[in-house]
Amino acid sequence: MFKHTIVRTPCQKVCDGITSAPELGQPIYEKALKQHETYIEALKKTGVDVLVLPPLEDFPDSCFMEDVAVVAGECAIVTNPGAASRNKEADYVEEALLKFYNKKDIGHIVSPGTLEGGDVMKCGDTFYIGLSARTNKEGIDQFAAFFAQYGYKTIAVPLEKVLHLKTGVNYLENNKMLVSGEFIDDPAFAEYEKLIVPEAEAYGANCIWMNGTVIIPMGYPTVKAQIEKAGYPIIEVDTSEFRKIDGGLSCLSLRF
Ligand code: CIR
Repeated sequence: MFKHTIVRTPCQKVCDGITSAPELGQPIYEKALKQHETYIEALKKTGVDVLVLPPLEDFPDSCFMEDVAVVAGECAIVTNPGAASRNKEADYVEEALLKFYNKKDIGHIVSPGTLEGGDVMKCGDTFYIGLSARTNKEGIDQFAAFFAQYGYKTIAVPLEKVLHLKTGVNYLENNKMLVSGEFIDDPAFAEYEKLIVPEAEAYGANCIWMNGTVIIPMGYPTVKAQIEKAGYPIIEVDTSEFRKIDGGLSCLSLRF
């Protein structure tokens, strides 16, 4: 069960976040702030506390907290984001982590290793990590060595078409996994019961399991129906402004 979450308020420059879909237009700052507040309320409804960090005006993508650290119950790691404009965001997360972890239990990914938390999916004591444009083999090796000390196993999953691993696949606990696109037939996930996300709703693959409830993005009816059918209570949150810069529900928080 999760007890804590950490989020970072979007900065005014959120409209300049990196995007692969400029045709969606730029996020509207005020709307992004409102959606972020609704997201925080949704997290709270699942029984967790929410530590809200202040905006980082020099980093348009800094509300995507998930990418700068990976957190587990007893330890955490500060990442080394592969996106140049985001790399220094990681310098601002450790202070918050120290409220929850001993310094000795906080690791660091260092160059030439790169890793972004959006590539990391935790399934029990196994971490699946996307080998992506943002996360390299050296980063994954450093991650695996750190988490092995705490009994975790790491499995690399090469990906080609999406930004991060969790852009396309997310674990809903109870052996159930929401999968889309290139991950549907990936042998790495053969042992899981899959809820298949149709291509037209691919963005909807990024849902988060929170203490039995699944928080889902608004506007993806097939995804919603499948998760309901699987027996989970649902909270829907509008993430339209974050979608414009390739961000989803998981990207907006650290959960532990
Ligand atoms: C980026 O390209 O880094 C941001 N615009 C989106 C980050 C999304 N984060 C995530 O999937 N964990």
